[in-house]
Amino acid sequence: MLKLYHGLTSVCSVKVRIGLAEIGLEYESHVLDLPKGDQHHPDYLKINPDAVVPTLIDDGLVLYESSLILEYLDREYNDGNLMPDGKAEEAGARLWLLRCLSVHDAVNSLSFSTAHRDRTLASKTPDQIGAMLANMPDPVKRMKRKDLLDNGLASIFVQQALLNLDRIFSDMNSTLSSNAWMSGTDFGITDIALVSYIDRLQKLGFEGLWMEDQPGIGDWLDKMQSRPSFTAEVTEKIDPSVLEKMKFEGSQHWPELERQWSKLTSQ
Ligand SMILES: N[C@@H](CCC(=O)N[C@@H](CS)C(=O)NCC(=O)O)C(=O)O
Repeated sequence: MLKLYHGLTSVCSVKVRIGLAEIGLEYESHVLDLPKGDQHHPDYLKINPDAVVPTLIDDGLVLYESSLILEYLDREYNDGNLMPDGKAEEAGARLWLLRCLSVHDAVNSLSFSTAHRDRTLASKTPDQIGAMLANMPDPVKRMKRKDLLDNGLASIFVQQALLNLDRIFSDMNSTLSSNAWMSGTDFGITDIALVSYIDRLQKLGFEGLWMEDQPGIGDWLDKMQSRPSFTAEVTEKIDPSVLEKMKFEGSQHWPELERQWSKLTSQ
C-alpha cells in the first residue's frame, strides 16, 4: 500500500491528499507534527533528507516534491486522466506544476511573516528558535525563515512574495476567464496542484489579495472547496479550532499586508 508522510495542515501535504482522493487511492497515513519538529527525526531524514513533507513511498520507491508526486500518481494509477488532452494543454499544466514552487514559496513567506511567526515567537525561546533554524538542512530556506522571523511583513521575502502573487493571480484569473477550470475545460491536475495554496491564503484571511481584481479565483476556489476530495482531506481532517486560530492570527496582519499590496498593485 502507498505510504504518505504528511502534515495535517501543510499545504503541500493537502495537495497530495486531494490528489489521492480524486484518483480514489487509499494510503497508509503517517502524520508528522511539524511545529514539534518530527521532520528532523533521524528516521525521517533517512527517507527525506530535506526534512520536509510530503513524502510518498510506493513499494520502496521514495518520492518527494508534491507536484511530482501528483504527476506520478496520475501516471501510474490513473492512466494520466488528470492531465488535460492536447500537447499545448499538457505543456500548460506542466508549467503550472513547475510554477507551484514559487506559489509555495510566496504562501510560505506570507504565512511565516504573520501567523506562524507570532506562534513561534510566543512559544519558543530565542535559543529554541536558533536550534530550530540550525536544524533546517537547506541554507537558503534557513536564511529566509530567519529573515521572516526577524522582520515579519517588513522582510524583503514578503515583497518578493507579493510580486510573485501579483503575476500568479493575474495569470490564474486570465485562465479562469476563458475556462471552467485551471486545467482547461475539464477539472484536472492543475486545479489539484493549486487549490491548497489559495485556500491557505483564504484561511489566513488574505482573500482581499484577489477578491476585487481577480474574481475568477474566488469562484474557482468555491467550486474546489465543494468537491468531495476537499471535504474529506481538508474540512474533515483539520480541527475547526485550528482554522479559527489561523484566521484570527492572519487577520491581525491584514491591514499592513493590504497596505503593501495596494501600493504594489497601484504602481
Ligand atoms: N516544494 C516542496 C515543499 C516542501 C515543504 O516545504 N513542505 C513544508 C510543508 S508545506 C514543510 O515540510 N515544512 C517543514 C519545515 O519547514 O520545517 C513540495 O511541494 O513538496
